[in-house]
Amino acid sequence: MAGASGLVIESAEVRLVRLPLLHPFTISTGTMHAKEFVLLTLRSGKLEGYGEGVMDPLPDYLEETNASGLMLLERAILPQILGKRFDNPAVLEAAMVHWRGHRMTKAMVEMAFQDLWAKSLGLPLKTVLGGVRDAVDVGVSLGIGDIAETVERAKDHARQGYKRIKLKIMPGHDIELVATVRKAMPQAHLSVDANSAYSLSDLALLKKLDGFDLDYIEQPLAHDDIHDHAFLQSRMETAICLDESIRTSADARKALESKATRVINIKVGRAGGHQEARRIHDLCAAWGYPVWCGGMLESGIGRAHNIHLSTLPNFRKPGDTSSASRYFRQDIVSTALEAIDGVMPVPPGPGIGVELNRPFLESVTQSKQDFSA
Ligand code: OSB
Ligand code: MG
Repeated sequence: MAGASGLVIESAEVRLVRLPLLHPFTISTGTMHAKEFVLLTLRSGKLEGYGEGVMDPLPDYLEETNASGLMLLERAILPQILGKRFDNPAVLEAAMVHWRGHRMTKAMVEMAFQDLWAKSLGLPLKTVLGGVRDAVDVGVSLGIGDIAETVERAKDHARQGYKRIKLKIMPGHDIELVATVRKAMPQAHLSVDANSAYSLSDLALLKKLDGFDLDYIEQPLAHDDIHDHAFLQSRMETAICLDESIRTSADARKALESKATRVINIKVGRAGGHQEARRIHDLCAAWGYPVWCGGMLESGIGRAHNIHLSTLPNFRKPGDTSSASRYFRQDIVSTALEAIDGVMPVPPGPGIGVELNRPFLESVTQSKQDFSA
């Protein structure tokens, strides 16, 4: 059902999956022990496309949740798209514009369609998106924990070749941590991420971070703020990198025009899909600022999408898509996505280039629903 006249989305499978994490992951908003996510399969003829939701069980990173995503899929998006022909990903994106917010849910649908679309063309997703690389540089994001242990983990990952070490910070777990890691690793490419844990009343503390030659400070202030970040950037030497605050290319334009950011973390889910991610990427390129691809502890499906997206030319800083074996004992895809010397190869073949390990996926599926036109 593919070809020049587009693709008919014939059926869909929606799973809620729970993958235990090898190590708990703590950020300023809380601790994760497992990765619980919605996995969407869209089918057309013999082809399947896969998308992964980056919503969490509870709204602690952004507002969406797995429950709100499932609700929108079942009540609105699937009834609207099943049995319909879509000429290209832009038409699918336009069909979902009507629904406010829920970008992670829309992204999951768009990702699955992009995979299907690329497979129908016999091309890797990266080619369809306009990527220019066969492998991408990656770093790691280290959760909050004991300082001495974090130093050891940081050194270990640098030895493995990871190109940047990002330290999660929060009030009470910031200056001493960064000073200790910097002292132990004078040459390392370091950054910090606060996940919105500070406010402008912490200006004096935040200014101390200028002393550690950080590549950037990620999302120090409120998750929905641009204005205060602009004030903070005007008082700081170190570049501010926005994550949570940049949901659309319009947000990116406002942040760039107000000088609130000099680098943007792009996540496909947060932006509502590859097409909006690409618009943010292009806007930053026009401003001369780099972007990098963030992560949400994704399974191999989201991870593969991130890698393909990261091949676009303005992804000029290492992303967060590190080896899956850092997170999970086993992944739901059959080909392990592993970095070598801090470089993640793009999975080869049409679409996202990874296949599901079905028996294992069954064993970690909490619930499953099938939909057809
Ligand atoms: O802010 O980038 C973030 C994980 C969960 C929620 C938010 C963030 C993160 C990470 C992890 O930093 C990145 C990864 O290893 O996938
Ligand atoms: Mg972040």
